[in-house]
Amino acid sequence: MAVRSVSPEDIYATHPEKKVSLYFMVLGFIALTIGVIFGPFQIFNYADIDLYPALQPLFKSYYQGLTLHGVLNAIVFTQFFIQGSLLYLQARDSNVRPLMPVAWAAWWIALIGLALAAWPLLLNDATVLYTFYAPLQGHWAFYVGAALIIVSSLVSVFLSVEMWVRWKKQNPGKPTPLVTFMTTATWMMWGLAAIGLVVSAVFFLIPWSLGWVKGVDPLITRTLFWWSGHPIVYFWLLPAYVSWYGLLPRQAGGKLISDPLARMAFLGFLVFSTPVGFHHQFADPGISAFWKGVHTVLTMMVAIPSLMTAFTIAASLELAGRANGGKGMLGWIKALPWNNPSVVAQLLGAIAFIFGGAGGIVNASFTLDYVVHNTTWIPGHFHLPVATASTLTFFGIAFWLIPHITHKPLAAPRTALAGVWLWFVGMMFMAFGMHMMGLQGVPRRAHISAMNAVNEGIYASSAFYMVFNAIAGVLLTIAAVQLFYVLYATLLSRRRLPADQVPEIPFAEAISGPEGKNGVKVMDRLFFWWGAATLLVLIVYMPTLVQLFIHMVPVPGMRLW
Ligand code: HAS
Ligand code: HEM
Ligand code: CU
Repeated sequence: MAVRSVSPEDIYATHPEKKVSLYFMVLGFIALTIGVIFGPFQIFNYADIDLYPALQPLFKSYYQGLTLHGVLNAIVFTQFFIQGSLLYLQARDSNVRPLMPVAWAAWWIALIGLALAAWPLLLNDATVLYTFYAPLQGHWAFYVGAALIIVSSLVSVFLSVEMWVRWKKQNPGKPTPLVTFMTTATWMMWGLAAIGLVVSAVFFLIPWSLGWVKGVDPLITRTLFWWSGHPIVYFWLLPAYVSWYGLLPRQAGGKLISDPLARMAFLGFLVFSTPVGFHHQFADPGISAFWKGVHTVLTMMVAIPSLMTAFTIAASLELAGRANGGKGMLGWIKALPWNNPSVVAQLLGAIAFIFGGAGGIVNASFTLDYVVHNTTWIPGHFHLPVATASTLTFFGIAFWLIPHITHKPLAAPRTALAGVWLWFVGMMFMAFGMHMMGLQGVPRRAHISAMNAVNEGIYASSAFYMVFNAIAGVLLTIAAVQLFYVLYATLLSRRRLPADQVPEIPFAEAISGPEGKNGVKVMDRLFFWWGAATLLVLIVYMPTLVQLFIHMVPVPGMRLW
């Protein structure tokens, strides 16, 4: 008997959270599509090729493009994709339905926030870069829009924690299922981390941009920004880890080595992600060397759960490769499913992160950071974790999750495969070029190609590395076209898979499970660990913040563009 495909109306019927998750992810990908357009222009800039005249009069400057790139990619795409995917994974893993009206409210708040923020960005009225450091002063709608986007993320914190609490009540004494544990810990971490941005927006930037107060203190707003701005990078990373621990081992043909180790890594992130922000402010005055040193040590602590992850995931992948018939020391790598774009996207993302992590540890050393701070080394560093590890993993998730939700087959899987490879290779070229130029002292956030740098003898020592950036620009442009083609062709397709061919959620089993382990019971007390994290953050931030508030130096806003 032929299996029929399910009619469009019935697809969401059993699990209404499918629709809101899809809407979040699609909104995120639309933001990414616009944000990524500027990427090649920026990397060609660092190859001393100025393509910006072609963008005028639509976009006014390098900095308007860079602001759109940072905000839409790093703040909007990541958050919206995470809100959608984590909500769905937690709901299905724990079999608890989210509070649907609240979930839709989160989506609408996000949409309104995005519209409000995008308007001044597109009109060149908020060219303040994604860090919006005062005294650069943008249009109020940008700050209000950004604040609404954060409010939406806090609604997602509530949704996740509420679902987890409900699960706990229904299952007394049982350990939280792993994916639910990881998503709840991620959202709790963000709930604490987001406070810095909320305080900065509500008490300083919004009243100031509306003209209600004359000035703000740049150092206070920077410090509050990095209270959230460091942990935000783990908020981008942990959903990728949810997939690497919770799904990838099964997708690769094996099992997760250890469930309790995964929980331990996430607890490490819950506790240590936030109290480290000063590692972005080593060069700032007004913060004592003692507290900068404390944040350095804590930054090294927060690298540990990533190192644990590297070994646990590598071991799980080795097991999968051997289960697939791989032999010998490295034969298991060849035996991984290299024909599956969802798996390959995640594997390549993880490989890129080995280099991204190593660079991060260089940045984290108080002394070494002075060599690389504010140079192109920094964008060289973070395109490995956020633009490769997280972004490729999110594409990898979308490659099965969108067909799973919509019942539409993944369009052009071979193009998807080519796209993820080209993206990875392009990003490696870019990372090399940018890291090396940084060591030559080339500044980040600088429209160097407008001054014909190399011919004028400026940054001439970087001419060789610029070639890598030019190659990266070409590869990444092709990769982006391929990946977005696959995505939109899938979403817009009219084909529906027969019900028995719709991909299932590949939740992985663990070899060493959580049952009967006392440590797991202790780790399951997430509210306790949340409290511990809050206490640690107060200890490492309050002495400095109190000083800064006592000696506040408000300055008026400036528009430099
Ligand atoms: Fe960073 C600056 C330190 C991780 C993002 N970082 C940035 C900025 C961004 C960013 C956006 O201490 C710039 C902000 C701005 O605009 O100014 N970073 C670190 C450290 C880590 C780190 C210590 N960063 C990230 C992640 C990000 C991210 C993750 C985004 C998602 N970063 C810094 C510092 C600065 C900084 C300073 C400020 C610099 C300055 O001067 O401005 C660590 O968390 C890294 C730990 C990671 C590892 C790697 C583990 C590897 C894994 C993969 C294993 C692979 C497998 C594959 C299993 C130790 C888990 C096997 C495959 C087979 C086929 C077998
Ligand atoms: C900045 C290129 C994709 C996040 C930059 C810079 C370059 C670049 C060269 C440095 C500009 C400067 O310092 O003047 C690219 C290319 C991409 C790409 C070629 C792919 C085609 C992404 C993605 C994300 C991302 C996917 C995040 C999800 C950022 C952020 C900045 C940045 C946050 C910093 C903006 C700032 O300094 O204000 N990008 N990028 N990029 N990129 Fe990308
Ligand atoms: Cu950081």
